[in-house]
Amino acid sequence: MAATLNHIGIAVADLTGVEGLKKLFALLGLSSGHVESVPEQGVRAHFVTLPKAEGHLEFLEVTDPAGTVAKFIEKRGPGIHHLSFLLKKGELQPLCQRLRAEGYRLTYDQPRAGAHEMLINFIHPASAGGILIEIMEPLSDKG
Ligand code: CMX
Repeated sequence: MAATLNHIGIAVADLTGVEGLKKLFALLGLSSGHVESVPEQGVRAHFVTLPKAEGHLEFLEVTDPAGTVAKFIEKRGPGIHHLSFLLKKGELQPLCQRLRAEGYRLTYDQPRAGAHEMLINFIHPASAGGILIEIMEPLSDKG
């Protein structure tokens, strides 16, 4: 098993902040594409493609002021929020079990459906050097 970096999540307070970042990254030659609402996470995700890398940037626009990203911005201000790693289908559950057995703290007892038709869980920053790490696998066999 080897996880690949899928995206870097960046917490942004509102659409104005997102538009500002899109403008900045456009000046670096990076264009924004897909936008996806993820109400269960209290955000709208705006994706920016990185042409020479497999991963992308994900601007997390707060849509729920009581959500986890809103809380993060309140405490720490906007900025890099999480790293997300993609696994192959069938790898997430065994990895979660292994991580728990090794003493790592996961945010969900059971993986949940997330954006991009993925099954997701998170390694808590308290057991990951202060970094929130998302681990995910495709929900369907297509991924
Ligand atoms: N990166 C680094 N540290 C973070 C963090 C983050 N993203 N989020 C919280 N923390 C810090 C807190 O600031 C706090 O630090 P201090 O103890 O120094 O104050 C510490 O972690 C513990 O915080 P907590 O009170 O236990 O937990 P929170 O209520 O802040 O929630 C977490 C933290 C990880 C459990 C919660 O953010 C969570 O469930 N995250 C998973 C879901 C998520 O982040 N979704 C976002 C969108 C996903 C997507 O669609 O891509």
